[in-house]
Amino acid sequence: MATVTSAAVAIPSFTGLKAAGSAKVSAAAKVAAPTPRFGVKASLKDVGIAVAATAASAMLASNAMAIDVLLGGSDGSLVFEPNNFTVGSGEKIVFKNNAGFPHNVVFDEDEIPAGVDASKISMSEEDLLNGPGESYSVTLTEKGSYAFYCSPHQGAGMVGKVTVN
Ligand SMILES: [Cu+2]
Repeated sequence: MATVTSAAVAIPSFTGLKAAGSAKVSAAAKVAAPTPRFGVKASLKDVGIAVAATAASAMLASNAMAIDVLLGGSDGSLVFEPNNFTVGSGEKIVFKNNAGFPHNVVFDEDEIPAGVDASKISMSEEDLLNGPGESYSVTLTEKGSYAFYCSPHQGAGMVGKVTVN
């Protein structure tokens, strides 16, 4: 039952984005209809920009130059999935809430390449991803090995390692 509830909550949060997009389009269309031609053009232009922005973020999410890491195993285990992986320098890493949240992503200042500021690539220890599908993205450019953990679940073994090359 808990799993079903979680899935039911996850679906509206994804379609919510799309619904907001279409709502904008139809609202603009209604407003545009009675206005002069010049006004219609301006409104359509705005709508076009909004749609393009939505498409761009959708493309980013599924970009080949990005890796998704799940926060929490689907079986409820407190892990990063995967918990040991390699990315190219500049490749986007998207940590996505899956199960067993709240989670967060904190890089270990003692286990990252020299010169990298852990606070600039980490969430704050107090910041948490509370809802299904919430995500935290980071792009690492300095080559080397980075250790990270989820502060609420570090003691339970929710730790990971990424190699940037
Ligand atoms: Cu966690």
